[in-house]
Amino acid sequence: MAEIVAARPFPLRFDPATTALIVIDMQRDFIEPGGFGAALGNDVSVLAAIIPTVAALIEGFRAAGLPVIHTRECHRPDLSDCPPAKRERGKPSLRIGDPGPMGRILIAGEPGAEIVPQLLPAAGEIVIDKPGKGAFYATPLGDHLARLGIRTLVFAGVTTEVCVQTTMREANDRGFDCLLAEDATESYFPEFKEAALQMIRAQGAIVGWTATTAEIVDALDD
Ligand code: C5J
Repeated sequence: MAEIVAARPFPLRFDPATTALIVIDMQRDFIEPGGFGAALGNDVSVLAAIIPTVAALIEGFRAAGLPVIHTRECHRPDLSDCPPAKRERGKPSLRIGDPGPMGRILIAGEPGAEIVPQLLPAAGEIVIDKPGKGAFYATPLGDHLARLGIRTLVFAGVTTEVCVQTTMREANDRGFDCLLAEDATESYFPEFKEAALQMIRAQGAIVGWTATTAEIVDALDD
């Protein structure tokens, strides 16, 4: 067993042999200028800043021989898996499916839907394309985790209070112990990130734990 004594709100003991990393939506459409995040009026440089930390966390899992799973929020080219309510909500300068500087916004196979080049999946790593905010909804993620015998999930990626938190809540309801890498996740809104971290840890880890990337990688090394 491994332990992160400094995890919040209290120490987390876990078996590395049944632990996987899920990296949520580190896609060009959320992180680079010209994508969906920018079309919604956000400063995407805030998200780009965590790329080196996410890379360090991924490397820690790869070095320990543990699974790294990547997700991408994207839709079929015919938008058959994109509810009109999702596409029509708000007033982005570009909607899902519209042509933009990195191809059609959030469409599978387009350059913008790809993971940023610094964090590309290694050969054999699972990549989950998801039409929703949560990575379990309408995807084979649960089947992969069952096949791998995973019990503990470590989370990184963007955005903290949207796709990361939604997926953590889905995982928590399915019986996984969930740990969020505090410095390997980010929001366009710093106050939302802080609130999400607090919500996750509150009431005796009601959704899960948080710890730093260094604390997590150290525990894997031990
Ligand atoms: C959003 C995400 N924020 N990956 N997607 O729309 O969090």
